Amino acid sequence: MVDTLTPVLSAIWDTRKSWTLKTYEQHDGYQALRQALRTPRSELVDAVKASGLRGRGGAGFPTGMKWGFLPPDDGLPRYLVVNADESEPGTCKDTPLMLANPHVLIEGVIISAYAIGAARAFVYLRGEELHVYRRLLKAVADARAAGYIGNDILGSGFDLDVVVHAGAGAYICGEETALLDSLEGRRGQPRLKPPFPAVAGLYARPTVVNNVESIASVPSIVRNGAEWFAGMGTEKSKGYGLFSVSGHVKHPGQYEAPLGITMRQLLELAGGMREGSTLKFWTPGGSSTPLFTAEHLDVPLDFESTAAAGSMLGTRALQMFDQTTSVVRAVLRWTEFYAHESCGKCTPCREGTYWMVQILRRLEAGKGTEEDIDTLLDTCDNILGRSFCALGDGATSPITSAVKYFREEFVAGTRTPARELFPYRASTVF
Ligand code: L3W
Ligand code: SF4
Repeated sequence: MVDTLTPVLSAIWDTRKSWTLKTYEQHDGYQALRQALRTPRSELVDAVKASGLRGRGGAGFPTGMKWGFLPPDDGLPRYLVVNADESEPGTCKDTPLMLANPHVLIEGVIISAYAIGAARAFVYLRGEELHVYRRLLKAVADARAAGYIGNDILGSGFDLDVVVHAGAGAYICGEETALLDSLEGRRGQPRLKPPFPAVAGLYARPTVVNNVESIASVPSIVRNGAEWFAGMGTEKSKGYGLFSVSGHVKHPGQYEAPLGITMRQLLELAGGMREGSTLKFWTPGGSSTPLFTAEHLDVPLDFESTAAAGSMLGTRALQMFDQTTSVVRAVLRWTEFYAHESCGKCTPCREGTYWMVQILRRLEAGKGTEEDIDTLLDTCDNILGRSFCALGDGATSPITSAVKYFREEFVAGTRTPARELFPYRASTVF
């Protein structure tokens, strides 16, 4: 058994009533905040920079550098926005984190807002997650009653209000500028960048937008030091992260480990594939990242190694599929998702995802043609790099990688329905 787990964010998840303020405080909760409020703001930004923390929402942009992009304080409002709109297929780390320990996020929000000089912070939550919404509202109310949120926090002179906002359940609102539009009360559609939110974000004011896990990692950096964080992981992908293992494995779940752990190690921790299952393909970071196969089990799961192997670390949503899965059917399901969630702003994605669904449906039904496979790849080619935001690019990743590794299954889709080649069974994921 590999011994590589580093429970930090998940340290108290198995404790009774782990989500309460009392439990969090019993486990040194809000001690990092006390420490941070005695520290000059610039030192906190420097510590996050020195830790090497990179955005945990998928893109891996250095968090401290993003904070450093904010223009000098002009006395006017600036904001912290937490992107809690987790909707990427397979991605399921922020939701359990917020359910099991909302206070580690709230402590991170308060410290981060203090560090960047924001007097108002927003947590933008995926609309369908009423249970998470209620938990966050209660946690914010408890933190406010305890004096961690409000005016003159712990006698420091720092004032902060935290607003939890539930969106309307659109995947595109996970794109940071669409999220800001939605938060402002408009239909969520991506904005042209630059200007980046750090310069002109919410209400055109400087805004830092960070993922839940990124912000929740800040208290541990304050408490243990930047060197401690930077001591984990790899040279350029430092620290730890939540790896969400799902699919045809014995023990799906959240495995918190240093970046750079391999899928082979995680699979061992997850008890291996299920009885009778052989790994066919997997996603390293949700459905927007190109597929991997068994040959990639030893690729270190860090930003650089996954990119060098032809994919992305993304959100560390490790979906494992066995030999009973039709890759054509799996890719069709994901493409239907992207077509449904395309915001319609730009033509390549709006039209392209629609046509890709039509072609994939034919191939899944065994009624496709060889020409369909070429048209599918050509459509991907016309979306990739020509879309307004990452949703369009992401929609092409599962298709191009699936054709690369399993072209024969797409060719079979010109003759035989997927349901005959891969009959549904009780444990079929797709
Ligand atoms: C100031 C500059 N700021 C970049 C900031 C930028 C943003 C961050 C990353 O996509 C990925 C996507 C999904 N001055 C800056 C700057 N920034 N240059 O850095 O920006 P970017 O454009 O590289 O990425 P992004 O648009 O944030 C995120 C992938 O993650 N993904 C995750 C999807 C999950 C969801 C969800 O569940 N809601 O969306 C999975 O792999 O495909 O590639 O803050 O402002 N010069
Ligand atoms: Fe909207 Fe898709 Fe274009 Fe993004 S790529 S702006 S989601 S249509």
